[in-house]
Amino acid sequence: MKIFSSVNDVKDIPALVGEALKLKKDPFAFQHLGKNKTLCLVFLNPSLRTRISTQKAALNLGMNVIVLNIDKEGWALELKDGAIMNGTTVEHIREAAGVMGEYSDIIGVRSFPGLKDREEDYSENIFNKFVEFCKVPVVSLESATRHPLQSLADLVTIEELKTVSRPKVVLTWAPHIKPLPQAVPNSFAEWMCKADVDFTIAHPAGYELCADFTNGATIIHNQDEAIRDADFIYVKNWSAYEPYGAVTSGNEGWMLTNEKLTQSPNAKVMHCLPVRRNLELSDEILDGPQSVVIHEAGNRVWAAQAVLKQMLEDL
Ligand code: SN0
Repeated sequence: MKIFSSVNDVKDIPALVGEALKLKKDPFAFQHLGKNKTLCLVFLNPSLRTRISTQKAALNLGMNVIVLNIDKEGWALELKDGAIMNGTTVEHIREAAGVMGEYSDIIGVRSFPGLKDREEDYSENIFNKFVEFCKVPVVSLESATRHPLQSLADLVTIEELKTVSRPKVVLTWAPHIKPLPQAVPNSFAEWMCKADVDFTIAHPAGYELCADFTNGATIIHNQDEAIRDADFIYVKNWSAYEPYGAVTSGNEGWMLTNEKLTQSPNAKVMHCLPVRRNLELSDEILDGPQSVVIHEAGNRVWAAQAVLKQMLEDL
């Protein structure tokens, strides 16, 4: 594997999930693969789980890891080709990515969308420029439109905790106070549509995701109906795709509560984190027996390790 930016980069999804679960049982079996190999993790935005779990995954494989918070510690990056750099930007992404490629065997990149210009965000300009100029394999640590390491960990979690062969999985929109990317729900939908699950998306009218990611999903606007008898309920806020980045008020009632969960007593509640308590999800759910959010975050290590292992094998 040379690029990991979406589910489409994976040849055999069940095999990758199986690999992650095998690595969970025996984390240090492939230390030789990463010996003298360097992973550079580049962050243009904040991170907790992605940073630490990917770093841990690389260490488990015997790699060296360098982390650069380029937004805070690097030179201000210019992204536009042909720019006359007489303003605040100091270094062009062409040189920055090219130089990092000289120091690394694999690069990981996190860059959120601006949520202003849909065409620009959905072109994945920043991620693609890293790929083009660094000339080494690149793994997405969440790009403008997708978060594939999160989605792989989510599928690993579902595979591990399911009690029926084809579980009912529901992605439900949750309230928030600011516009958030569509990357996590896009990516989760894209993976679920290819997995052996019965997949439903519930959101208020106006929060339709880009149809490219939801092909095969049942999409409804009634949350109660959607979550009935669910095996997994994945809670996530996102801003509108059309008009792009918009947030409308009046949907506070979409916060999942224990009362709503009485319709799905066997459901495990998932969230990629960070979660805003009592806005997106109630304390009672997060601290209750149906939440699997910490377990899910733990699985980020095995997802990242399965991907890095394949990349190391293909170097
Ligand atoms: C990011 C998102 O894509 O939704 C990262 C999730 C892994 N989440 C946020 O930016 C949350 C910010 C906030 O203020 O709650």
